[in-house]
Amino acid sequence: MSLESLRGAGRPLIEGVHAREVLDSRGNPTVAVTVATSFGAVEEAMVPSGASTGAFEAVELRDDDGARYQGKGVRKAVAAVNDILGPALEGLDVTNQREVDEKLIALDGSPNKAALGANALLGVSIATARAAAASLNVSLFRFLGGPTASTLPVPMMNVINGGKHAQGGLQFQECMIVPLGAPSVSEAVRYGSETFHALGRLLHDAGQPTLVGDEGGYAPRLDTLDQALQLLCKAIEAAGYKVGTEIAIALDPAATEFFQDGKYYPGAKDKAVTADQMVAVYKDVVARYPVVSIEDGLSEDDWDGWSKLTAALGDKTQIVGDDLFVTNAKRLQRGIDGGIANAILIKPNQIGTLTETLDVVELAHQAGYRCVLSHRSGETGDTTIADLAVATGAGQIKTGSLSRSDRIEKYNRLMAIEEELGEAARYPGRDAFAALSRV
Ligand code: 2PG
Ligand code: MG
Repeated sequence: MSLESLRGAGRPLIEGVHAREVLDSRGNPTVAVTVATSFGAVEEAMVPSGASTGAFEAVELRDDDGARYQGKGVRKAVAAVNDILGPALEGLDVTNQREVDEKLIALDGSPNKAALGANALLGVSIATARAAAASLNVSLFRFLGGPTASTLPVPMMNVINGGKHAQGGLQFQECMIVPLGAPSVSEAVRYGSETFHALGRLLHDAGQPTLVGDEGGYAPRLDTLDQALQLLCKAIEAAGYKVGTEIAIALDPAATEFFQDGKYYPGAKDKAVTADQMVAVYKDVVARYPVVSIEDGLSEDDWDGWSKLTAALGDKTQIVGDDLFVTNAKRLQRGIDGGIANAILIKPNQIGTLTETLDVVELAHQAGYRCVLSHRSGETGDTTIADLAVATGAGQIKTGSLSRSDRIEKYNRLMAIEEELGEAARYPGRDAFAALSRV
């Protein structure tokens, strides 16, 4: 017997892979993949989907068949798994994630996963990891993160939804609360839930609608960011918490969505604003409110603007690249080389495989950039990002508001991980934002 086959002996092998079309939290089709192993594990993964999608993301394959789901069906991606990807993986060691993912990337063969679809590849990639963990009878965070993985993430909770995620009128996509003064992740969830409900009462009393947007946060009729921030501060206080020290604020303006022909339109449609003026807005906001993180403050290819924003605020507050970096090592490297931003949003479906996602986290950490694991606005009950946040020790997660199961499942999973870790569990609190003077 060769050394290679000796090593392989006794390992769980991939026995079968099956994909099907399911629906996400917006009622749009998405890909679900099941992987079965020779150890009897049968595990499923479901792929999320964005609305404010970055131009440089890996391609989500849709059918474009107007007769079904307004063209949004994913039968092509499902067929890619069932006919091409799945059969090629049979017999592989399910615990060898890198080998599996490299095979997926090679079978797709395109630079941006446009051939078979990042949704097809990611479904297989994540189902593989889940099946590997189940085969070994360990939790997913433990399988991916090893024995030292014990840091729970500080959540950024999106309680006011705007932009493409809601119809309230606010252009800024996400106004989030950050319970960095909580002693544990379960207490952070309680702080967040209580503040979310306090905000609901404030809105109700002001005659505002209390309907929620795509990520389970309220979608009030607001014109300015200032109004949203004042509401957040009031809600934090009404819930009995100290603004800034116990619960801080994070923003994701998703500025690519209101950028056109070199100008920004954060307010009224006819009022164009330059990148410099946007930076001035953020400086003002950071001076007046406890804003510890700003994601996509500028557009996805406005590298000059990003450089100015980082120079102006990078020592005070976290500057996160989402559409800018799209979980892509090449784009992140450009940012690192240029000293642009100081953190990256990590969305596995922006790049398409788990291994590439973990490699980007590694690259970010080596360069001293913080990582924020993130959901998409279109989600499912899949809780993998909660385990990924703990496995990578990222210290931060963004997974929506305190309502709707597609968001809550991730919080529930984090609390379960905290319980499983017991004494070893660590909640970083303010340390997740260490070295930033605004924290
Ligand atoms: C974002 C995400 C998630 P979407 O911009 O950060 O909140 O939104 O999934 O629509 O891109
Ligand atoms: Mg974003």
